[in-house]
Amino acid sequence: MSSKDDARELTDAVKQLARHQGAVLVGIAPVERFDPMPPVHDTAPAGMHPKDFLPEARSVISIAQPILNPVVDAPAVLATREMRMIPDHAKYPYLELLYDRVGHMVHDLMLEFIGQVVGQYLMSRGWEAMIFPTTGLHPHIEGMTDEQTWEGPSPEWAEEHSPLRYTSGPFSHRHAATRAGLGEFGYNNLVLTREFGSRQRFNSIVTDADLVPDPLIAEPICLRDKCRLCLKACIMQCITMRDDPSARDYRSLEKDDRSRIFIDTPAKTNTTLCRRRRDGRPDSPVRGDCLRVCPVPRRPNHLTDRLQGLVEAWESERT
Ligand code: B12
Ligand code: SF4
Ligand code: SF4
Repeated sequence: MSSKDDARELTDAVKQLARHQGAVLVGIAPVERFDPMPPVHDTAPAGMHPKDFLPEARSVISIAQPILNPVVDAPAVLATREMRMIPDHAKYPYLELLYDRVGHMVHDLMLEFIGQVVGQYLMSRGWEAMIFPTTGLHPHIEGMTDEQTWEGPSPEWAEEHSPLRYTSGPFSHRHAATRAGLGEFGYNNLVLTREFGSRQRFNSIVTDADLVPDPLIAEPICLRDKCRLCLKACIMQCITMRDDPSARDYRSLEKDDRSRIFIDTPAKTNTTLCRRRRDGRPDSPVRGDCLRVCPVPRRPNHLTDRLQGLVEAWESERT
């Protein structure tokens, strides 16, 4: 068998195993796609390139599981309704926890398990693999409060050192997903796939095996300026486009080319505002309205009155 056939056979076996373990989307990115790419040439921060974890890295496997639609939609709607068994003052933390548990933790654990199983398999075939947590890391740093690790000692410090403070994920699963051909970034700064829109979580496996790459997305998925519902849905206004000069940060760009496929993000999120949404508005919705309102791949039909109003206004503008 030629090495091309070997690569095909190994790729098929890895994909089949990942799917069998519960991954629904699986894509392969060759490591070269982590070099800066036109038109915006974003670079992986030092310490976050696949080769920082495995110097001989050749491929990155991106895996995803959908968040089930009622898990995304129902907690937000219930927060605005009477719940006979849950006292009003407990409703928000209760429903955030419901979403967190079945829209976050289940995926986080399962995707990490799938990473370990695929990693073991690659190892048994003579290859190395690095796996990652699905979510961020929250280290306990001596002399710092939990709040300080989330937000940094001050906004000036955050600007100079790390916009993600001390809680950044070790590796960006969104960048891996676009490079593995699973989707593109949307205006909501999340990765949209054709299958589930923004409604999925990702993880990644870095390996030194040469796997057969999947093609990049060729047609836009995000509806772009024809939509902008995610930007309107965020009560904290924490998402801005990168060419918006009123919100400069490490992802700013002077000119944002919105005709391209978004392999790199067109948007930026003010992470402090996102985290503080409950402080800013005691009636703030269960997190994720930027994901919940998105009409890709289909119009959401179980929304809070506020989001429903935004979607209906958008639909009437289009007709
Ligand atoms: C921390 C975090 C947050 C925090 C940030 C807190 C803080 N202190 O800053 C907050 C609370 C804001 C947050 C909110 C949300 N999050 Co979040 N979050 C993460 C997490 C765990 C880490 C992000 C991170 O630190 N990445 C590392 C940094 C460095 O990467 P980055 O910000 O993407 O990268 C920027 C640069 O550093 C650089 N870069 C970094 N790596 C690379 C690599 C290459 C090749 C290039 C070119 C550039 C580059 O470019 C980026 C900007 O262009 C990721 C999981 C992960 N590990 O990817 C999930 C993740 C991004 N979140 C996710 C989700 C779903 C959400 C929410 C919807 C809430 C929810 N769970 O329902 C909201 C959405 C907010 C929004 N619209 O932006 C999903 C997104 C899934 C999707 N469909 O895209 C992720 C990917 C989790 C997952 N495993 O699926 N999140
Ligand atoms: S999770 Fe909520 S507060 Fe954060 S960016 Fe999305 S809509 Fe805004
Ligand atoms: S809500 Fe609209 S603009 Fe925002 S990500 Fe979805 S399709 Fe794109």
